[in-house]
Amino acid sequence: MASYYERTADHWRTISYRKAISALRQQTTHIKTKAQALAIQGIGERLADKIEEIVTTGRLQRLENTSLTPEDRALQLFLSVYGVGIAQASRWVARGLYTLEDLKTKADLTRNQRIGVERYDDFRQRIPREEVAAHEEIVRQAVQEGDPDMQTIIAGSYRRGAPTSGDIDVIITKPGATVETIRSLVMETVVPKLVRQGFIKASLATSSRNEGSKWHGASALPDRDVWRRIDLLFVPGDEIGAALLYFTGNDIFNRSIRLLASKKGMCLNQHGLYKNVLRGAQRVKANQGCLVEGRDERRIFEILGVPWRPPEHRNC
Ligand code: DCT
Ligand code: MG
Repeated sequence: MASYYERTADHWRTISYRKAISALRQQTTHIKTKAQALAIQGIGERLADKIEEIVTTGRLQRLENTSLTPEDRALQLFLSVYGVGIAQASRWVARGLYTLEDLKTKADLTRNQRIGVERYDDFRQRIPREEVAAHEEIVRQAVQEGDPDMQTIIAGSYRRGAPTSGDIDVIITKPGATVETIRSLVMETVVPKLVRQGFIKASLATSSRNEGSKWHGASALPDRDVWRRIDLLFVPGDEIGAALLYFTGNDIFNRSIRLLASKKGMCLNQHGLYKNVLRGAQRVKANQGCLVEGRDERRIFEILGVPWRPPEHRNC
């Protein structure tokens, strides 16, 4: 249900299901009844009903209903293509398109969507931990040939200790460097070199929201035909602590720590922790505040008054 709601962009339901999954995982006894489920914090009446239904019948009617009609199934298929959102997927279904073959032959795909369709099976596969490290190693070599002081760090689920990842998140940083310095090294030297080497298979457009601090693409190890989704994240040395925190996630952990910062009159984002942030109605920020810490991940926890949580304990 969580991934169904994630695909249909229902953020609140996604979060409540994921919180419930995480709460269930932490139980030391089997939860077999509605009453037992209800006693767990974060699980309400309707989730408890579903848990009991799964335990007693081995199925979940509501989940089965999500893929009842061919239209539902097509919508979910299209939503799992890289670069496709709910609005676009719904328009295709409304036009009577049902399969990836339909998209290839009848839809007007953007360049990114075309890659998403053609490499659908590749991008759906989880990436083993060792392979994530092998991709980073290739990026690191190319980066350090350009600037020996530039460093790479794998963030995301890999840093949280996951055995497999959905994509490869590589931070590129250097003490004292600005985002412009890093971006120009990566865009002008590293990416072209890795394209020539045959490691980078495609560059996927970066969104304007990133202000050019990211590169998205696909890469493959030598002699392997499986393309992987890889993000290169350009992080100035002064922001590395906040960026590590943000890009390590997971997303639910980030939400809660940001909310905590905001309750303490501060603001936490991928660039730093800020204080003296003025907020108006609905907690909307009225100013940027002043930077308290950006460089040191541990210091950010300290200033927020939160005990240090190693990345492996941030799987909320
Ligand atoms: N992130 C976030 N909020 C989001 C999405 C991402 O705070 N809505 C942060 C936390 C994780 C980091 O960015 C990298 O994102 P993903 O690669 O999407 O997630 P992941 O945790 O690395 O998991 P996956 O193995 O699926 O890549
Ligand atoms: Mg990731």
